[in-house]
This record gives sequence, structure tokens and C-alpha cells, in this order.
Amino acid sequence: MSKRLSLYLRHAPERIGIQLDEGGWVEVDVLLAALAGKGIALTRAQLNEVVVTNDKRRFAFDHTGTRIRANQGHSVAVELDLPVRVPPALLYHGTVAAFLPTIRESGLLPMKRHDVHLSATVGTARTVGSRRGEPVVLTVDAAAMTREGHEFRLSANGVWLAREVPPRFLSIP
Ligand code: HQG
Repeated sequence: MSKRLSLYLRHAPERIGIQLDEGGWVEVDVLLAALAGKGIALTRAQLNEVVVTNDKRRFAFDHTGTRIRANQGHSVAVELDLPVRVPPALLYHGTVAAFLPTIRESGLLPMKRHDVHLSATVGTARTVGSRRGEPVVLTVDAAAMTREGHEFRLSANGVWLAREVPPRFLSIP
């Protein structure tokens, strides 16, 4: 269910006939009705369960509990208005060997998402990389990037986001 909600709340809301507002939010009632329309029976209690128990905390309700959005990872245009934060000195990015030649050349780019996703721990980066094969973990000199004016944002589920990571800030094993 979490994967399916990711599809609708990050990439293809039109598939169930919903629209996300500029912040990526949709009314919970609208979402549940749209899902029901596609034969996906999900109660409000079950949705709460998904939001609370999802290991990656992919989704959040707004403070009134009437709207829901994905915390990060969108490919559709949304403005999450996340605060700029000073990152830890080192951040990590998990990828696979096949991408290294272009990463050495152009650094890390957002590809289909809005931002490059970086992890605070090697372990998380390894997990992210292993989605694609044998993981390779790159180290990002986030302190140097900050000194040179690059901004980092922190998503509600602890993912560090950057517009790009130029090659000179990367240590590639
Ligand atoms: C690579 C999951 C060639 C990059 C995870 C990555 C994460 C380049 C892929 C979240 C490149 C993009 C994000 C360049 C970057 N040349 N390849 N210049 N720059 N790449 O999925 O970081 O399940 O968009 O290394 O847990 O893998 O969605 O990013 O392999 O938090 O909740 O291009 O997705 O969370 O892939 O993963 P992605 P990602 P969710």
C-alpha cells in the first residue's frame, strides 16, 4: 500500500483522478474516495496505520489531520517549503558501480526527482544503493559544500536534500 500511495502522491496523481496542491497535499477524504473508485478499499484507520508504521515515514498528515502528502521523492512539481538546515559534516549517497563514470563526470544530479537524496549514515546509504544492485557508498563533503554556499534541506523523514553535488565534493571508492 505504501508503494502504491507513493505512486499517487509523488508521481502520478492523475491515475486515480486526484490533484495535489502546490505543497503536494491532498484531502484525505478525496484520496480515500479516489482509491475506493479504483476498487482499493482503504479506511481512514488503515491509512493512519500506513502513515505511522511505514519504516521510511514516506507520508505525513498536516497538523489538522485532514490532508496528507508524501514527505519527499516527488517527480511532479511541488514546493515542499522545507527549511534550509546545516547538515552534518559528512553525508552519504548509495548508488551502483554502473553509474560511477557519469557521476565522476557530472557529480550527483537529481535525475527524475527534484533533489539529490543523501543519507546521514553509511548504513542507510547502503540500503538505498542496494535497491539497484551491489551498493557503492559515496561520501559527500557537506561541510565544504555549505562553506561554498550550497543549501541543504531536511525532509520530514530525515532525508537530506541538495540540488546537486559537484564531483569535487565526492569521495568515490
Ligand atoms: C544516480 C528511496 C548517473 C543515483 C530511497 C541513483 C531514497 C546518477 C539514481 C530515495 C547521477 C537516481 C532516493 C549521474 C545520480 N549520472 N547516475 N550524474 N547522479 N545518479 O531513485 O538516491 O523508496 O532518483 O546514484 O530510500 O537512489 O522512494 O534516487 O542511483 O531515499 O521512499 O541516479 O528513494 O526511497 O535514483 O533514491 P533515485 P536514490 P523511496
